[in-house]
Amino acid sequence: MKFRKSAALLAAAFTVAGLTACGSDSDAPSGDSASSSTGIKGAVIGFAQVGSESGWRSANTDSIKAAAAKYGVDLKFTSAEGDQTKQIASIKTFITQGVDVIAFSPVVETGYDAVLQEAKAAGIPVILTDRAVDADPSLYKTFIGSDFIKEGEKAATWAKTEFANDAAVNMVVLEGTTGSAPANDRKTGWDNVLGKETKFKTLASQTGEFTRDGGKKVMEGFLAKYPNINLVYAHNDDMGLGAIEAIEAAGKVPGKDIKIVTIDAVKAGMEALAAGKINYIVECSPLLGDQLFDAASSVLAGKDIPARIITEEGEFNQAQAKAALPDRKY
Ligand code: GZL
Ligand code: ZN
Repeated sequence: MKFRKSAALLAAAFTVAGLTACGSDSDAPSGDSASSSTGIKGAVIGFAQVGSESGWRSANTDSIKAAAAKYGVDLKFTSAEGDQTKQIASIKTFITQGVDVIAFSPVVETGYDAVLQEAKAAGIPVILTDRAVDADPSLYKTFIGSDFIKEGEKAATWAKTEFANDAAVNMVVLEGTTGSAPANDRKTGWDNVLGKETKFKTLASQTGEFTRDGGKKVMEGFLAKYPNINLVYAHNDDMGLGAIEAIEAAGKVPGKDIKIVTIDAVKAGMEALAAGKINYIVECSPLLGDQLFDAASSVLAGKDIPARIITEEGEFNQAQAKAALPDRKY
């Protein structure tokens, strides 16, 4: 698919065809300037997703597929089920197929340099969404996603205030996928705020792989070993929800005996927050689809785009969750 070679010409042709064929630009997506979105109609975009480990990931996949339909692109979607080797194989297949743009959310931060070099050599632009890689930034056009360090700082800032009057806080951490940008950076952000606060004692820190079941199993182990846990810092809602199941099975009250702070703000997490079983959630928006195809439109039209596109997001206490729930999109 050498869409990108004659992008300008083709885009112009589509625009004329689009207007004469349907008499209006009714099939252009609402809200976007017709020129940029029509410019991408018919483009072949390869997207290599991390997997289906959490509610966040499902919402992210839904957002990408919905936006692909809206922009009229031919989306080739693969899921690596958490396996970096599978994800790299998908990207290599996209290169062989000669897609117009490759986009992916890296399972972990390292190990993509070679395949990114191959995409560059093939003249196929790459866009990163959701998670970053520790590779040469000239190998991809942009990274669209949250600032995970800031998310960790927001969670720790809440904890600092919440436990201001406590002399000691025994905490456990349910880490995200080992080596992934969100797991690395959410720890960094937390430590930026509380790393020197000696009253916060981390009794244990272990990965629950961002899954509900993983969070439950790891929390069961923590509860068996430590009778005096005051706080759980879970790198995503799904592991926090698993921790709630383990805490209740141990006869303790989540949100009261053991406070919980998580990151994502997916519906199930927000419902637990509104019910008082989680104490605070920092939002991490999965709705990256429109930003992805907007960036791809610009890339294919030969326009410059920012190297970093940060998604804006909020944070919620129990009252704010109750108020926000009716309007939540995911
Ligand atoms: C964050 C994303 C993380 C979510 C998890 O952008 O990469 O992966 O926080 C998901 O829920 O599994
Ligand atoms: Zn990093």
